[in-house]
Amino acid sequence: MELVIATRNRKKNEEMKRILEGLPVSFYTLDDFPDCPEVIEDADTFKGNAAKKAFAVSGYTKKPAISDDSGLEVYALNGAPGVFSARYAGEGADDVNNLEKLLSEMRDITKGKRGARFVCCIALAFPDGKAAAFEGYVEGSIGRDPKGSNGFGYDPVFYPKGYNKTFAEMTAQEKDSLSHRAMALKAFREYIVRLFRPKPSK
Ligand code: ITT
Repeated sequence: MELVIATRNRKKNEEMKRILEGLPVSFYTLDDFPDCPEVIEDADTFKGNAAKKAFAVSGYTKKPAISDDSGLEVYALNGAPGVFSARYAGEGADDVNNLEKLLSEMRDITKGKRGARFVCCIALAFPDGKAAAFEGYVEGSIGRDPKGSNGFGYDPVFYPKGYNKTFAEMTAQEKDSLSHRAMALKAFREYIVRLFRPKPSK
């Protein structure tokens, strides 16, 4: 099976390929389709945005496409940054700008009230219009200062529940054993394996 990974986020793309290793799939990225149009992410749910990206890329490339829409939900901020995670500090903001904005918004929030979760929705779309979606979550809390240099995005401030180090202080393998993306991709992997399993003959 051929599959286009429909993301322009290099770090996400690396994680997705790493977690999906071993599947009977040949991967393409958007670098293989440089003229593929940009998708406006204007849905108000992760699932809505993920589906929009997967359908747009599958429609353009005429191949099955997998997309990831993900983000951080902070309970004390009523779920923000949520679907706006990538542009929390404004259009064109980078990871550092977004992290600084988050820490500044959370300045007065005390230790026990800094709970948050990462959410990931993986959408799969086929050129014939068939589709599926898979979700993953990881609970944790937000620190006061960035720690660690691995990963991307909000990783330097996210402490997964039960750990006293951030995602950015973990190895790729440790993050992959816990992350929202790994959980959603595990469900995706099971779906693909079922799809390829030989049907029992009657
Ligand atoms: P594509 O839409 O091209 O896939 P994007 O970076 O714009 O790339 P999203 O709209 O899904 O992706 O935004 C996801 C943002 O959520 C991402 O930029 C990070 O800020 C944050 N995020 C998601 N997963 C994360 C993770 O595993 N670690 C840290 N931050 C994460």
